[in-house]
Amino acid sequence: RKRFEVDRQRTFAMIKPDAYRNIGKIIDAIYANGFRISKLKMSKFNADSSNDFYGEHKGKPFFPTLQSFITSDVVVGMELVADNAIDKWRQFIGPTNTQKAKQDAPGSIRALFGTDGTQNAVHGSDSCISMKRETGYWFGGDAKARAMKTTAQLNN
Ligand code: RTP
Ligand code: MG
Repeated sequence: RKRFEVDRQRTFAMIKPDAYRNIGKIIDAIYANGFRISKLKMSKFNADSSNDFYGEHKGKPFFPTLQSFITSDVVVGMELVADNAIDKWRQFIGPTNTQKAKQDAPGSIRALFGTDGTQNAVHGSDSCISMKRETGYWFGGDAKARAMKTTAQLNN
């Protein structure tokens, strides 16, 4: 296919609290695998904003564990651009569970930088609708997202 016919797409990616210290390696891997970073912002979830961002999982048995993990330290949200970015990024990060990622996708980001079933290094939008919601939440005008800590406040 000609270059201009390819489906250039955006996705929302996030480096989670267990992996932000590996931000350099993860960003190297992002560029080495054909993604570009169009936006990037470090922040920190609180109970309120994590309820909003992970609202689809409220009530599930793993939600309390997910919430305490995701609010435990800073995260780095990114808008990535690539051909078929949404599927490409999900493929690249590997299965949700880090142990499964190590078995089935040993070169994946979760295999390399994840910890367990909850602490799995990175997030990726699972659809175009999720991408728009998550990118809008992280970078856009949502009042609760605006109230989240900015980088300058993170260590205070
Ligand atoms: P993500 O949304 O973070 O990209 O992950 P995902 O689509 O692969 O998985 P999802 O089902 O959306 O779950 C969101 C996050 O919740 C935590 N989780 N823990 N212990 C468990 O059984 C369990 N299941 C999910 C993980 O942090 C997962 O990424
Ligand atoms: Mg998900």
